[in-house]
Amino acid sequence: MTRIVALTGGVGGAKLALGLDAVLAPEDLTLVVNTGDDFDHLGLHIAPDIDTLTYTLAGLANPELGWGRGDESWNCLQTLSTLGGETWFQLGDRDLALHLVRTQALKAGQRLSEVTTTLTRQLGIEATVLPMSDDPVRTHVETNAGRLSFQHYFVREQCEPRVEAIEFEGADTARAAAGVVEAIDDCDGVIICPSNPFLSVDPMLAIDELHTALRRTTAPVIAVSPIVGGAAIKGPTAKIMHELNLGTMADEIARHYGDLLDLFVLDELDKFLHGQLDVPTTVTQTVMRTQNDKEALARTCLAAVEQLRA
Ligand code: FO1
Repeated sequence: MTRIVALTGGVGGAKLALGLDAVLAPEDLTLVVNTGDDFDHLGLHIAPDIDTLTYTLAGLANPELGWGRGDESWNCLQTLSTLGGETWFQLGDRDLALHLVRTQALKAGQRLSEVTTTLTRQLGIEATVLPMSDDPVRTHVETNAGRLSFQHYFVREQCEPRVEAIEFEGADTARAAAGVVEAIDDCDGVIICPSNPFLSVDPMLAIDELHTALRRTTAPVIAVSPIVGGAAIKGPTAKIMHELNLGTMADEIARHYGDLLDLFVLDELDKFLHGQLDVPTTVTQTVMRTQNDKEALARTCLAAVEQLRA
């Protein structure tokens, strides 16, 4: 049995997490999720990356969008707009129920990790899902249009503004959530899912004890490139890399993770980079369209971990 810790955020990461959930026993998979996207909206605590992962693992995710639920209606949102409420962030009626339960639990003093366990178990998810921290860490983006909170940048402004810097408010004092460091210390391998490194993974690495645990572990740490052929599968990764004066090819991602990695997984489209990077590489299909793709990539990552452990 190979105990795996996977770091994930956003839609791309959730796809590989689903593949790992399908091929691993629940007790062998711990998913650590980015909470830098979280924000208070309409009086509710919204945790988008936890919800994207939860809905994906529960088979409830909106297949086109990747976030929110598939079986959704929008009566509350439509009524909000007649009342002058904010509608730039699309909250469906069924999705709202989850935010209401979470917000009520947090207001009653529960930690985010506790209510996340309750909600994932309620939705039939057996793997362990942990927020990176129970303390508030909030991604902010310095742009040519000023300093924006993550969702204002990502959704309200649709990633248009030019990124100059990315900051994780609260990361310097945030503790890793209970169980995260232990899971990394005890695991046989760490997989950094193909999430946006700058927006979804860096917030986790900004938590010192989490980053230290990743550096300390003797388990192999591997990352799957979210960039294929110089473009992101989804989201603003390549655009941000360009705006940060980085190259937009997969090698920049390996460089970004630096000596954390024991292996970097490239897509076949980038096989010309194989063996050319400072970190060892392997080449496979990393673009996941079907459940089979997700499970095949998961198996490839597990085989790579096994090989590195040998
Ligand atoms: N992303 C959007 O681009 N537009 C939205 O209106 C939107 C609403 C939304 C509601 C709930 C939720 O869990 C996620 C939602 N997202 C939306 C995605 C969200 O912005 C995530 O932060 C991104 O997926 C990046 O991780």
